[in-house]
Amino acid sequence: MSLVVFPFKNEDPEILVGNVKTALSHPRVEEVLCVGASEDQCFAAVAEACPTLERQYGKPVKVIVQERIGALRPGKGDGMNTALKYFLEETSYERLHFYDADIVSFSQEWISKAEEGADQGFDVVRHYFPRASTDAMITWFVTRTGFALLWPKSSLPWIEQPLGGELLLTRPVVKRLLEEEKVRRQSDWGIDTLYTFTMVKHGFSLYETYIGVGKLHKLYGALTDLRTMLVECFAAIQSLRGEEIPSFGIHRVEYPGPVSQEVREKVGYNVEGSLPLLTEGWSREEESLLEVLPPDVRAGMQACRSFPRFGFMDEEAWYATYQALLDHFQFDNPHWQRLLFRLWLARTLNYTVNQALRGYGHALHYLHQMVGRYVRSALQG
Ligand SMILES: Nc1nc2c(ncn2[C@@H]2O[C@H](COP(=O)(O)OP(=O)(O)O)[C@@H](O)[C@H]2O)c(=O)[nH]1
Ligand SMILES: [Mg+2]
Repeated sequence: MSLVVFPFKNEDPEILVGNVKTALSHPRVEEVLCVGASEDQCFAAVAEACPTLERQYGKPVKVIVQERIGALRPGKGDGMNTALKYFLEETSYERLHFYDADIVSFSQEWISKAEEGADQGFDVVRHYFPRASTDAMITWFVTRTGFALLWPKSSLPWIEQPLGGELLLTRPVVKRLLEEEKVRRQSDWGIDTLYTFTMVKHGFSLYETYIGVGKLHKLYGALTDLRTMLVECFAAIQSLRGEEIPSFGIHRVEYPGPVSQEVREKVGYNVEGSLPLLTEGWSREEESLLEVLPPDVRAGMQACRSFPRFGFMDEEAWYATYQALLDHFQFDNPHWQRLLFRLWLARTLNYTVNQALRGYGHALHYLHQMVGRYVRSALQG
């Protein structure tokens, strides 16, 4: 029997309550827990709905505020870790499901497919979805690239959506995650990276289930909204450098289905609006950081100060840049944070213009092949 958890922060309560009802009506689900970032409006609305839901479905429904467990920015990591603690200390269920609170395409099928994977004996089941060719730019250029460079022999680079918040964990996995000091510490957006890394590090078997309807959810306005997420996801990878993990763990991926025209045609971000972000607001301190980057990248970024440039940031340039970033990036330095964002933006624009522009099939094939090339380069290097 299973617990379903929705971490939330300022979400539309109607959508969240709808998702809670979907979960409660699933026969495998024994209880639903919502973990809020704070007692916001959404929290109040869900708290008010709980007693009625409990009566209607005859199952416990709770909403709690996340505990302060970690050491970084108090964010989604504290929310998810609070849920792990609750699961271990307050319940004896065998499985824990996480789903984002803002999903509008959520259905019982998501729960059933995860349960089926666990029924087959997998320790972890992760959901994956069709994504637009210009979505998931942090996943491709930060997380999967970093996994390929640092742990090329492991299954990490091959996990489709390593930052996905939709997953099922069996009880031994939850226990192991919460025992790790680094996991408890990661209170920010880096939590997904830490969970993914830790489950592979401890050799848990992994199944990725494909959800063809896709994850329709609240979207970011500007690319700058992604800055915090980008910086925290990169810092999470950097903090794991030097850790050893097993090669070739058990990892199976359900074959994907055809991708809808809507996803194939979707533009993931505002290209024109992001161009000024390459040129605006350079400080002396930020410029001086360019020194540790490869010469071509340094020259390209220097040119950006007067005009947006990104032609130089191809696959090889990004590989070399990423290695320099692993050595030199400082999480607590705002100049480094801004520079990391610009470098990643240059890579994202370069890919958009040179690969995504050629069509959906080409772009997705390119991204997967790119990971493969990075894995081979890392093994040779
Ligand atoms: N408990 C908790 N949940 C959070 C926090 N920040 C984000 N969330 C939730 O985490 C999920 C993913 O966040 P979202 O903003 O949708 O990220 P995206 O889907 O990657 O764009 C959503 O359900 C959010 O409401 C936080 O600080 N605490
Ligand atoms: Mg979302």
